[in-house]
Amino acid sequence: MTDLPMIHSAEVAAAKAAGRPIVALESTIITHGMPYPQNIEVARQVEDDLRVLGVTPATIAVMDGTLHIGLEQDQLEVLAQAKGVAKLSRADMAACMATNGTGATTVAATVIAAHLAGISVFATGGIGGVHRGAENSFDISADLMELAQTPVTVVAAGAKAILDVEKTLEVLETQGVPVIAYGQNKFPAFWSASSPFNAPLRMDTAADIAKAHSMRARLGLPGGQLVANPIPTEDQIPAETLAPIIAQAQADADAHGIKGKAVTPYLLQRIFELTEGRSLTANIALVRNNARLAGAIAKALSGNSR
Ligand code: PSU
Ligand code: MN
Repeated sequence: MTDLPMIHSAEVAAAKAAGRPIVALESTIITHGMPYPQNIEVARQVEDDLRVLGVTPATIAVMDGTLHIGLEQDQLEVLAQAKGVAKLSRADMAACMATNGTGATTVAATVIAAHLAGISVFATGGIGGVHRGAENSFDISADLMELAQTPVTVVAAGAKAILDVEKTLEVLETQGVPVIAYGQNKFPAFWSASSPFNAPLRMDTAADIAKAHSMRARLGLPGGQLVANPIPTEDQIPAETLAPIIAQAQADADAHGIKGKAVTPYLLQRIFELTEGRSLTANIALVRNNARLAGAIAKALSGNSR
């Protein structure tokens, strides 16, 4: 059997060799979550937010059949401008690589890649979850099952309000995924700092989150953790403002028969239009906020292991 086609960026390779903290970043947010050119600006900004903390960013994607752990600047630019890039989850990652394809990694695929590369912490915007109407559509993101089986701590701003947040929390509980709200009791709702639902767990320091990550491994538990980091309140869009917009976006998705993988990108784009770009401004603020917390957790974890 030949070796896995996996390449580390120069920066990530150097950080690994020196034992410096690394945070994984996904690429679906670049190709399917934000429009060009904001997507490339945000991707660079988030990487820099980590570097400022002394943490190395590893943006993950499949390019021409190779799994990249960390992208060079020109590769990031290619991905940000590419049209028709596949959106890869657990189910289609191997097929994409086997056929020399190019694909952006969702939370699920990024968790798989990060674990393969020995990276324990990953920052994103929002995770996939249980969609509204899932009792009919059965649309439940593979992100949830991935968190249950692969030991990576994922920092997200909760679940997008386009999802059924209550059902998402129920599935995470069933799957045995620790859901830790950072610094508050309520589970955050992506563009809004709060939701009507309490998070099952709360922690107030990156050090505690890092310790809990290590403790799971010592217990022999296979999965990761979801850290739900609220958007800074000055950047949030109040839930009341968003509710009718989300309902409209969902109605449009239903009317157009949008299904499967296309649902999340469609809703994000529609909400961007309906909020005249305000959803994107909030999205950028929360991703950066998540990167900073992930960086602090990665630093605490690398301190723990010494
Ligand atoms: N959150 C965002 N933008 C995104 C996504 C999440 O702010 O683009 C992506 C993530 O990659 C997540 C995916 O893993 O949407 C979930 O897709 P699905 O619901 O099809 O599993
Ligand atoms: Mn889905």
